[in-house]
Amino acid sequence: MAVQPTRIGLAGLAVMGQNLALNIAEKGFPISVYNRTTSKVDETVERAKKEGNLPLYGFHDPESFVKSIQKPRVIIMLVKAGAPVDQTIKTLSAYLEKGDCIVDGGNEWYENTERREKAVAENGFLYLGMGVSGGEEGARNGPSMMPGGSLEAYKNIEDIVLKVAAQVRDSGPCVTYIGKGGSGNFVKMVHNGIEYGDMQLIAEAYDVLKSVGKLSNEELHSVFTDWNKGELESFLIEITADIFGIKDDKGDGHLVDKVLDKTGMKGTGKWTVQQAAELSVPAPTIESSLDARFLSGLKDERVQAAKVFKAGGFGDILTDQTVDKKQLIDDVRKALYASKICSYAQGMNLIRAKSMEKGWGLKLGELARIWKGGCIIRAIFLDRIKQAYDRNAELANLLVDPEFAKEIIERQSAWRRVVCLAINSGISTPGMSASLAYFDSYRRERLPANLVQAQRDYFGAHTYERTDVEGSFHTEWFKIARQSKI
Ligand code: 2AM
Repeated sequence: MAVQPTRIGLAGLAVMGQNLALNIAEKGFPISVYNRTTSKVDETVERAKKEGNLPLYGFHDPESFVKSIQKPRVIIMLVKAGAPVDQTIKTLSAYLEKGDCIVDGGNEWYENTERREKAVAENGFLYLGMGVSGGEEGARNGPSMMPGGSLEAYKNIEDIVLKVAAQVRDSGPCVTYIGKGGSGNFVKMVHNGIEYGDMQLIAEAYDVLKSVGKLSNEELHSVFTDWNKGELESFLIEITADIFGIKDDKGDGHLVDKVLDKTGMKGTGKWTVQQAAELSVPAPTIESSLDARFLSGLKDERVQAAKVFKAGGFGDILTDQTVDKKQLIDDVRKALYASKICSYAQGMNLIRAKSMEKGWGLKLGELARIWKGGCIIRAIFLDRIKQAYDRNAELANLLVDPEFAKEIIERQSAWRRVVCLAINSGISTPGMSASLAYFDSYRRERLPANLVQAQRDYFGAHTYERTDVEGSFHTEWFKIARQSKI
């Protein structure tokens, strides 16, 4: 029990909640903690003792928890998204007072945050939806945080989040006030969509190197370790290198080869793709990464399909050609980097489209800055994105930033070689191929869309515009075509 009121409260003590609470306490902010299942409260208090007698105080009932916090109170919730958040708000609201702030730190659908912000405002409470990225480790040692909603509520926790967030040299703490309403949750959602893309692109690089290049796990370990020293330096490349170095403790070989090839998901990637479709923003790399997860889930069907095609003479890999390993590794690195630029361009443009629709006024460069540390997509590359938006905040697409354009041009031959090699080998690279198609479509002045529009006008009288004359036109294509044949 705290003698003095604590500075902040946190409700929901699964590992993320525990770790964030310990992080806050460690930064010198006395914190009250509460969880529906009280054993987790005791567990957290124990950890606070062990991890350095941190100023963390546990409560078994919501009333004494709320009352232990200084006014205006700030309570971060880290409970499962959806109904548990509503239940927790209800439980806490009974004891909150006007001016108190509720902060949802979960991966919540942004519209739920907007609904709740309005609902709690009726009682005079302030609300923030704050995406937190970095996993369990990030929560404990410095996550990237994306708070959106009430600016007044943000001001009440600003001193805390600035210290608790990951700190990046030369660019500051990985947190900023994102914007109004559900913008914090939306930005976190797209962050996760970009994360899906990054992971898929890395998996494809792995597949090409392993299946076509015949690289061993030891070689993959050293390639990824090497890549992590250059333009691809990032958390995901770093952990990938680690994964290739880990032996199976239940048998021979490496653990990665024993992991079932089925990827799980919790929904933020799907939401990102749904939003891209809603807003008519092309996001093929992110979409392909979601589809790749769906296809991975069809394991039993894939096993059967492999049998059917094997019986028809298809091997797993379609070519036996030997490749120059060194050249392949270099090409794949370049293909991965160029594909990644396209994926981030899609994510950023999705955020901008939503920001315009909602009037959020989001600053894309600032988002790149707060993703530089703490979060799962943290990467040296994000600094280049920030610089691109610093050069031109209105940049239509990252691809046309002069620096990125130059980087893509330098890598495009390698990128095409990798995609061709993969296609000819029967190795799917949906993310790299989608990125390349995105680039090739975006950079072309004229696409075959004229034909699609002509077809639409032919069968549905949807009209078309012309390249040479203003206006809307319709042609009796059928009549003309058939008449001319008679
Ligand atoms: P629990 O330990 O009591 O299950 C992640 O599951 C976190 O969300 C846990 O802290 C869990 O509490 C909490 N949680 C899940 N459903 C909840 C609910 N309906 N009400 C309050 N907390 C809930």
